[in-house]
Amino acid sequence: MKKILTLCIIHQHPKILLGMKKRGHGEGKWNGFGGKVEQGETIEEAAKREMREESGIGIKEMNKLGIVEFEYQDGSGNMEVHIFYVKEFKGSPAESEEMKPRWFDINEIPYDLMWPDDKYWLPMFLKEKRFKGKFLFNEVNEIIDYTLLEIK
Ligand code: 6U4
Repeated sequence: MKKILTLCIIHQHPKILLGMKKRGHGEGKWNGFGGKVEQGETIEEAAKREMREESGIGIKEMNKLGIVEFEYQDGSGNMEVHIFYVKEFKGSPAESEEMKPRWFDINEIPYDLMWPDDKYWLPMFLKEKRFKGKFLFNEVNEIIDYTLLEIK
């Protein structure tokens, strides 16, 4: 069964807000904020809840730019991640049990410490382009195949 997840990145030019994941899937990586959509909530509600839980920030305005599927060669852990561009927010980032937030200049994005797919889709995201993609990973989280398309 494919899990539905959210991912939110705040872009306040020239910076974006990322968080260092402190536990679980993706531990030790810089990533956007998000998690699993729970039963009875919409994807947008889940995106806002996860952003608040993980960073203390309230989303005022967001725009869904991408849907990306992640699959593993052994068939485990397939996900569909809905990626939101956050324009307007309230509050300031605070460290949570799950994430340590930090602003990064868009010229200093730590791609080597992020999920390897991010370097493909984040440049499109930063230009506010819409996209759809699919990435296939092996058991050591390397990309073995992918497709990524801009949606006009
Ligand atoms: P728990 O620990 O059950 O509360 P939850 O926070 O609901 O988990 P979690 O931590 O598994 O979900 O969420 C994973 C987060 O990482 C989601 O925001 C999606 C994101 N993610 C997963 N694979 C990714 C990948 N390859 N590239 C990427 N983000 C990814 O940029």
